[in-house]
Amino acid sequence: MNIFSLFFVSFLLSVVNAKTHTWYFQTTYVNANPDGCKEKQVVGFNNSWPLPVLRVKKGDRVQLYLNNGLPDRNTSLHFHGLFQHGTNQMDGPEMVTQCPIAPNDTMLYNFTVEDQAGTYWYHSHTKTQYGDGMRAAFIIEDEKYPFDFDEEVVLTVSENYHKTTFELMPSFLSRFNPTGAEPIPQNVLFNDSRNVTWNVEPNKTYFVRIINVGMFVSQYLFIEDHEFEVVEVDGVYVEKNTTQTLYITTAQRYGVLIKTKNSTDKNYAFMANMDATMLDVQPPALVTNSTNFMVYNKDKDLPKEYTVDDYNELDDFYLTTLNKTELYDDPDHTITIDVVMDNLDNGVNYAFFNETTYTPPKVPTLATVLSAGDMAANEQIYGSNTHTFVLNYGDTIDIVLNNKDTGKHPFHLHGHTFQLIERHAEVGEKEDPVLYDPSNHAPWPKHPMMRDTVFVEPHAYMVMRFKADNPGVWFFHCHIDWHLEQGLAIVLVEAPDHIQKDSRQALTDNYKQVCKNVGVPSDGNAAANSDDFLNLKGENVQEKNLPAGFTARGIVALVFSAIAAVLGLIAISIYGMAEISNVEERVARDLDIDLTDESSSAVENVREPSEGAVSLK
Ligand SMILES: *[C@@H]1O[C@H](CO)[C@@H](O)[C@H](O)[C@H]1NC(C)=O
Ligand SMILES: *[C@@H]1O[C@H](CO)[C@@H](O)[C@H](O)[C@H]1NC(C)=O
Ligand SMILES: *[C@@H]1O[C@H](CO)[C@@H](O)[C@H](O)[C@H]1NC(C)=O
Ligand SMILES: *[C@@H]1O[C@H](CO)[C@@H](O)[C@H](O)[C@H]1NC(C)=O
Ligand SMILES: *[C@@H]1O[C@H](CO)[C@@H](O)[C@H](O)[C@H]1NC(C)=O
Ligand SMILES: *[C@@H]1O[C@H](CO)[C@@H](O)[C@H](O)[C@H]1NC(C)=O
Ligand SMILES: *[C@@H]1O[C@H](CO)[C@@H](O)[C@H](O)[C@H]1NC(C)=O
Ligand SMILES: *[C@@H]1O[C@H](CO)[C@@H](O)[C@H](O)[C@H]1NC(C)=O
Ligand SMILES: *[C@@H]1O[C@H](CO)[C@@H](O)[C@H](O)[C@H]1NC(C)=O
Ligand SMILES: *[C@@H]1O[C@H](CO)[C@@H](O)[C@H](O)[C@H]1NC(C)=O
Ligand SMILES: *[C@@H]1O[C@H](CO)[C@@H](O)[C@H](O)[C@H]1NC(C)=O
Ligand SMILES: *[C@@H]1O[C@H](CO)[C@@H](O)[C@H](O)[C@H]1NC(C)=O
Ligand SMILES: [Cu+2]
Repeated sequence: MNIFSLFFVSFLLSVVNAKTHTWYFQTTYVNANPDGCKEKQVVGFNNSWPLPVLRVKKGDRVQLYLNNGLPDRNTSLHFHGLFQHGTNQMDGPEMVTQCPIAPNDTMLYNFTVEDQAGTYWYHSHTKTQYGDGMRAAFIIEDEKYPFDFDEEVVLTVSENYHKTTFELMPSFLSRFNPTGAEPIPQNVLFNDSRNVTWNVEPNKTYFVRIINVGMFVSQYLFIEDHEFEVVEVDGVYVEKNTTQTLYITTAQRYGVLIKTKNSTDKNYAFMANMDATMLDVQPPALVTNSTNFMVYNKDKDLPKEYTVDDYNELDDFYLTTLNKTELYDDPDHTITIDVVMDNLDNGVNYAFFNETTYTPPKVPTLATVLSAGDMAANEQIYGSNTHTFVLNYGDTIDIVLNNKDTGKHPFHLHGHTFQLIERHAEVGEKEDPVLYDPSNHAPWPKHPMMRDTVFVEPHAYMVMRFKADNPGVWFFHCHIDWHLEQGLAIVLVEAPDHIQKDSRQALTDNYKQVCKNVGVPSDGNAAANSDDFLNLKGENVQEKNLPAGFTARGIVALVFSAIAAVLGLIAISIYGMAEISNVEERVARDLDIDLTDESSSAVENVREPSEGAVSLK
């Protein structure tokens, strides 16, 4: 038998072996007490929580029926990191690729898993619903791994709030929270619990698939006296790199090998510590560090917390893909976008790329592509506030992301992995942000690291490169769900002509029924106009800008001086503190304004609110 027939036989075998997994899940509210301190309502499947780990093999088909059993909420499901090649309508984000699934309705997610293996996850893409527990691991097993191990283990980490995100949201997106301070979590979860025991056997190699399924904070992971050998990152195999500590943002994954010791005389602490620099305040009750137990011997004591002086975490930028994918050619198209957090006319703090805060259209963008005919290549039809870019098939695209904000942001691109080609280290709060200068960059890496979620440092930048070889509508957004709700997203319409021509991309009857049942049209432009695609009358738009001379600082001063009493209550829920006597001063300090100085420019800027501006009732 020659090599070709061998290849053919193995091809046939893999086709024969491909399996169809049919799952039926109903979203339901469940009461759970993940941290052992406070019971709360979470979103489960079939009256149970945590959600199951879903496992498939490369080449398999998934048919997942999602029935929405929540009486008062829409839902949706995204398979994070999956390419959905030819099945863009199964990607999940509501109003980007699909309509929200109304209570009592069912959507079939039907796709195959091609050319991908590794550690992924699935989560609701409806508002901040996944922060309330609707998320879990999605594992694609490989036919053959490029490394050896004895046993595979899944491990998720996340932050934990005692309240649901739906309870927290109104006071977060409020003019009484003018700096956009994110709600402070109470602690972090390790595999959806705390004080977890991981029983191990000596002299073994464990392949641990670590996923941050949280919606806000990054975590540092390390084990007393053990090392992580990183072999997979966001579904991309990498050259082995050994590290003591992993830094994992929300939505990122690391596949690591952990070799156990030969002796069983001792147990070790497995630490998962939140990156507390991401929090606006650290209330006394906050538990940042979580101690879990790598147990070799049940008869021995459990270890105490293990601390380090310096995390010394792995820097993912310098990893190399195992197959040494070369740097893609120079970009055909560059999208430069600057991250800014600022207030609009209603006093609420929003997140912007340049001047636009993402505002969902009235028709899912994919449905617009499929109903627009030749107009689909015209960016205008997608609306003036969805921040949509049309890309040509096969082009090389650079996304240049300048972070003018003082926080870290983990960005995720749906449908792709991208190359990390240039970035800048953190720049201090008091210094000006450093923006990317295309005429003065470091030499490009020859074999850049590739992944689907990467974080950009405060006041710094990141440049990502990818090939527009996957026709579809792909969301690019911050994976801190608070910031996504503040509008930190753009939409890429990749090769709309190819989407239209591919019969697999045609909307299914089920898809259209889901739209109908929730009262959302499945054709037309962003304003749901299907007669004149250039007429956007009635489209959703962001709030108006602050009136001239009425600065964000003015808003803050106004809000803080006029409603100190109300503020006290709000701050309790936002910051999770009982004692917030100094909150006004703290926010003023953050914003560099002097509230006691009557002549300060901030106070001068406070004018009588015009109609439609802030009204203080
Ligand atoms: C979930 O519940 C539905 C009925 O509501 C049932 O048909 C289905 O098999 C259940 N799924 C699993 C995975 O148990
Ligand atoms: C973990 O330990 C803390 C502190 O001892 C305790 O308050 C909490 O209930 C424990 N949680 C679980 C899930 O065991
Ligand atoms: C569900 O989505 C529809 C369409 O966007 C919207 O009108 C409705 O308010 C949503 N329902 C809930 C409970 O959010
Ligand atoms: C839910 O859907 C089923 C089947 O479509 C229908 O019979 C039932 O009346 C619906 N229930 C509610 C509360 O809408
Ligand atoms: C899933 O999609 C495949 C390919 O289009 C199709 O053959 C199959 O019937 C679909 N499954 C269901 C349950 O509709
Ligand atoms: C985490 O939970 C999963 C699912 O229950 C389980 O398979 C796995 O062994 C757990 N991991 C650890 C480290 O305990
Ligand atoms: C460790 O495992 C290797 C093979 O996996 C075996 O040869 C060796 O005896 C083991 N050592 C101990 C101390 O168990
Ligand atoms: C190499 O790995 C990257 C990242 O997983 C992938 O995009 C690419 O297709 C792979 N190339 C080949 C030739 O397998
Ligand atoms: C455990 O024992 C095996 C066999 O004696 C040896 O090859 C290996 O290096 C030892 N591992 C450790 C972590 O000491
Ligand atoms: C949390 O862990 C870090 C790093 O080990 C340590 O410096 C810090 O003191 C710990 N904090 C608490 C409250 O234990
Ligand atoms: C491992 O990662 C470090 C950065 O944390 C990098 O300097 C080093 O080159 C990497 N080694 C390999 C083999 O990838
Ligand atoms: C965003 O703003 C930057 C700086 O002003 C500009 O270079 C860039 O072209 C703008 N991006 C878009 C998409 O308009
Ligand atoms: Cu995602």
